[in-house]
Amino acid sequence: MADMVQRIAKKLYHGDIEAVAELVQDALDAGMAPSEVLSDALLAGMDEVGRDFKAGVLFVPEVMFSARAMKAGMAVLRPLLAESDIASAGKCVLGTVKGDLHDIGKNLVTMMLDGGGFEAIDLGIDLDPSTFVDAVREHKPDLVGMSALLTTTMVQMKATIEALEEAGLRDSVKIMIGGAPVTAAFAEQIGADAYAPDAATAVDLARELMA
Ligand code: B12
Repeated sequence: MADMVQRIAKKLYHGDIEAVAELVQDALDAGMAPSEVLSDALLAGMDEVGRDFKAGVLFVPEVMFSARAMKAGMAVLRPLLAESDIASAGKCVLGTVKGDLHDIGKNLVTMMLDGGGFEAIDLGIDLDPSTFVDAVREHKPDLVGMSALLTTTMVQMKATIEALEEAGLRDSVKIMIGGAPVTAAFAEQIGADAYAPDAATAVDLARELMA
């Protein structure tokens, strides 16, 4: 079993989508519990991807392939995990703020959160503050993630937080923000709960915010 776990984690690291799906099925057929496959093989593999991304060993395209491989493995596990009622790490709605069309970083954060065991709901790009408000009402998430890549759209993060405050929803969620021009100081200034500089840190941060 240990060998199987390592093989899955390795294929995941290398972004081999088909192999991960097949090996996850093999592990289940061999009698491994879905929760074990998830934690020991997939999440462990994804943690390594996160560490190496932070360290500059892996880059965006590689991480995207790993995240897709993670998704493929999760697709095999999901029905079984639902049966065994394994709690998700938390629910997060994410999107790029109004006026901003950049979504590569936001997609990466969504995929990494997904890979980290969160239920990550991608709301899209160019989102009006009211769209975040509606999504919080509809999905009742634990976390809200906002992305901005332009200095001109960063202000929309503040507008979104204000809209959540006006709707009486601000205290029901933790808010994390990111994007190239965003800083921890800016997060504090606009009343967000946290800032992460990259997708791997975003997952660590989301876990901290859930604790
Ligand atoms: C690709 C790109 C585009 C693409 C976007 C394609 C897409 N689907 O996203 C296109 C061509 C459409 C584009 C358009 C424009 N762009 Co542009 N673009 C870029 C570029 C080259 C890369 C951005 C990127 O994807 N980086 C890779 C990802 C992985 O990194 P990231 O986004 O920073 O995300 C990471 C972290 O920031 C963090 N993160 C991101 N989001 C979140 C969210 C949360 C919650 C958390 C916790 C973390 C987090 O984690 C991510 C993963 O590690 C940047 C330059 C740069 N180096 O940043 C310019 C850049 C952002 N663009 C710029 C500009 C000016 C524009 C345009 C205005 C150009 C024009 N004149 O039309 C338009 C604006 C369109 C609009 N309204 O949004 C400027 C912004 C300048 C500024 N200070 O405001 C930049 C910096 C280029 C430059 N040096 O001038 N762009």
